[in-house]
Amino acid sequence: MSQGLLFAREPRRSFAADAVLFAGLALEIVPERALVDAVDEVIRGAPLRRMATPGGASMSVATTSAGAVGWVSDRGGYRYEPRDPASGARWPEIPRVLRALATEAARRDGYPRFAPDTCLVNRYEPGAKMGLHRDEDERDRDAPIVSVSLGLSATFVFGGVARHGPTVKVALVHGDVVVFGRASRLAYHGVLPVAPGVHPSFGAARINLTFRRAL
Ligand code: MD3
Ligand code: FE
Repeated sequence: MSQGLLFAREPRRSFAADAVLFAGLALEIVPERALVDAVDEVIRGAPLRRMATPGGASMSVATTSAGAVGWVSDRGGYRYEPRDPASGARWPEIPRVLRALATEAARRDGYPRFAPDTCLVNRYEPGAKMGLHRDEDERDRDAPIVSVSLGLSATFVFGGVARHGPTVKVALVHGDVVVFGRASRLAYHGVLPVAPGVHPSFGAARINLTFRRAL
């Protein structure tokens, strides 16, 4: 038997209620170079930056957005804004290949009408992390969140709706797509510090795209 078969991961795995990991789905649907080009297009239109938290610290993750609104953090709090505060311009459109990927992943998990109005781009250099938190800045809690992991691998930490409950750790690798909805939509989650490495297409970085219905 080949190593590929020995190490292949299940194509579809539910690691918590209403949280489904589609291993490698991004690369099945979109050619790798088109993923690289689409991320570059967004970053050209709205450069990545490390935002300030309401407490005044600087996030270790650099972020930007595409879509009708984009997620913003500053001393005033977290919110969605129609314009990039760094430039005053509208956020770039969500590239067509990325929108198609997000709607197809949601469809496979039973959301036939997912229409994201924003795509948050997170860029982790080695050492960057995201502490345990909930995503509650979106108005539409019936829509799922679709997460696409690219570049370096990371360990995703998924808890329950209680702040200090048990957690499960899930390895997320290049091409993985996760759909979170319903029971998991307001669950605590975070990302452990990204280990050093260089990815052939994305360099020394992990990119996470999350497609959301914010408005
Ligand atoms: C579960 N990003 O941007 S994606 C975030 O890998 C965020 O960059 C992480 O958490 C990352 O807010 C995790 C997976 C994810 C995103 C949103 C969720 C899981 C979620 C919202 C509710 C439940
Ligand atoms: Fe989150």
